[in-house]
Amino acid sequence: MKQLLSFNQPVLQGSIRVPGDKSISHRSIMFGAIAKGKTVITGFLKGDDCLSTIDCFRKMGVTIEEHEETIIVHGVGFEGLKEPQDILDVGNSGTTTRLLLGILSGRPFHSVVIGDHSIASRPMKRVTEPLSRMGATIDGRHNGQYTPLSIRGGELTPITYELPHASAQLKSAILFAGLQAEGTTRIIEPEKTRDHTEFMIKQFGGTIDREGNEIIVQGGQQLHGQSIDVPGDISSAAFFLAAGAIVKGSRVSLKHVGVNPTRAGIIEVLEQMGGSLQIDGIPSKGEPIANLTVEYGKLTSTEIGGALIPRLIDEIPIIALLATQAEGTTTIKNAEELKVKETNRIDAVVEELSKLGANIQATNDGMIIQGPTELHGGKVNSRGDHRIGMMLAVAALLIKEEVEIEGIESISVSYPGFFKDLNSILSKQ
Ligand code: SPQ
Repeated sequence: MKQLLSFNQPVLQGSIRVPGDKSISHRSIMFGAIAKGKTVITGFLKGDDCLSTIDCFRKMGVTIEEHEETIIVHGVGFEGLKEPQDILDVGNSGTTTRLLLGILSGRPFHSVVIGDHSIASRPMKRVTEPLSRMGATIDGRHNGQYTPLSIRGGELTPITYELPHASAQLKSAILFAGLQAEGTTRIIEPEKTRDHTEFMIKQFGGTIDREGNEIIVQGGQQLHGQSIDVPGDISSAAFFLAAGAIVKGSRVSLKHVGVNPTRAGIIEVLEQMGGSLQIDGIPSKGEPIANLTVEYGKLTSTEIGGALIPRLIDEIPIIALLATQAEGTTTIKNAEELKVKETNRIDAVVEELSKLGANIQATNDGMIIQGPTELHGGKVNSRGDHRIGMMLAVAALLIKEEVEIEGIESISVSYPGFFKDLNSILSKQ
């Protein structure tokens, strides 16, 4: 689907409550299902990816009620999950695929996991290899590298595993398997990645330890249903933080946003670039939450790499756009993981922003961007990637001419109400 965007000297003024965090929404369904008893979720993201997670657990016999404001999961425990009669379709969701594999690995039944065209090219060996080592039988295209994957779970033995990639999905898959293994599973991370899974094990009454970069979990724990309030997704808020910072005359507040430090790298980068950002913390029993207010102002270039990368991996497309408006040369490195997201996000960002006149080059593990640059109209493509689609829509706010975005429907994966929220704060200079 094509979308033609044409903004005449727009200004963004007002406040938005962005939808629920995608990573936490997925996990709330998964933990709700493997816990015993009822889990009530508020703030759940009803985007395509999280709806795929609901669908997969329903196929395993879990009753999940969808109401206007809440989702209720009637947890059955690991042992209550049933062999699905049908394939488990994860749609476009890498998180569903990889975390589900960890859960299925310990279940004594057969299942088949399939996804869309993009999922079919995302690497799964990184997950299937350690899970096979723990005792699961997993096969798939290219020796278990790609979907469709077939899983026969069973008794698992714990492992000590040093992650070859800083990946929260890989870590979480092994944690779900470790919860089903008899004994102690240890995971060593090269860099700290988002810790929502660890957080939720504790929220559901389990225990998990961390010693430096090592995460330690015991198998056989009984988890119990909870009330979960999903905070707003900082990865969705990032588009409006960026828009507020680069669209002249703007001031935008994002309410109730999750600011878990393992996810909040975009805040660090905006501050590094000299952006005007106010953070007002909100007391929370769960994950840290804040209201964020951003104002238009002059930005300067920055360097992004190392341990910061996992804290902002999904925000790099929108950070690249910020960099086109900042004075100087911005360098993003150590971000090779971008090549295996919904698209190759290094190529997608560089090629699509170049079509709009950005001065941007791809490198092996990131990109180099010169700014500030006046962008111009053109025809671009989301390439079926929600984050590329939204980044291009924010770019259009800076452009006098028309911008035509092909594949705009992809944004429903994480932010179905994106344009409604954008319109709610849009006025003219
Ligand atoms: O679920 P999916 O498709 O992998 O989603 C993305 C995204 O942009 O929304 C990545 F493409 O986010 C991942 C993120 O990049 C969500 C995630 C999680 O919830 O654990 C972790 C990150 O992936 P990874 O591979 O670094 O573990």
